[in-house]
Amino acid sequence: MLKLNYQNTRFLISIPSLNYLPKYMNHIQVAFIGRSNSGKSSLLNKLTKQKHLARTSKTPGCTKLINLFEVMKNKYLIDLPGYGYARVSKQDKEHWKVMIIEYIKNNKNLKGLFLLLDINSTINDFDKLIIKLANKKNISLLILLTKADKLNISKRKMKLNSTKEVLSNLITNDNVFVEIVSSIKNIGIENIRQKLNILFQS
Ligand SMILES: Nc1nc2c(ncn2[C@@H]2O[C@H](COP(=O)(O)OP(=O)(O)O)[C@@H](O)[C@H]2O)c(=O)[nH]1
Ligand SMILES: [Mg+2]
Repeated sequence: MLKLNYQNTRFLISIPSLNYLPKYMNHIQVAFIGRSNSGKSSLLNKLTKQKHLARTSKTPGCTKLINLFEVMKNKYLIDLPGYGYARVSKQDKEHWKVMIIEYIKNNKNLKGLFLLLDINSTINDFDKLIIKLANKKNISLLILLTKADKLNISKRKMKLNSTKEVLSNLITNDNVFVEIVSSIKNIGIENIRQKLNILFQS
């Protein structure tokens, strides 16, 4: 099986909208998506064993650009801007949402979507929309319950099960997985690398 060295991942470029995706990126893409502050940058750094690949922030809403990374030739990670942060106008929020939906609908190179949800949050309507859409397009969807270190083991399990139950009412095929992760306590990180290996092999 393909085993990639994520440590070699390098930052390519930040773009303001998916219309600016470089033409050369017509190869396998895996995208990370989630509300701002869900732990996306921390997870990208952890996965790639690089402290500063993606910026991490204590201030929600700092990532307004789409960041593109190259794991190796023709294999890309995409860090989509966090949706739902408060300091942005309603119009801008809608713009991001439409853009994300269009990207999931129309990009045939998108092989995997990793949806990050803070383990203490609940799935909202936009999360559901993304889940349904990815499922319909048969894009491999991995739901990551982040910051698992904030809950004890039995509460983590409860959250995992309740999330799976919500999902069972949304999805029609089983190309959806749920994992518990913590970038701080290194929980579930190796599983995600393996999942990426599988996606990048396809
Ligand atoms: N307890 C805990 N906090 C985390 C974890 N990952 C990220 N955080 C914190 O959550 C905040 C937002 O993280 P960041 O990675 O910038 O989220 P992003 O906005 O989704 O990119 C920061 O204060 C991080 O230190 C984790 O695994 N556990
Ligand atoms: Mg970020």
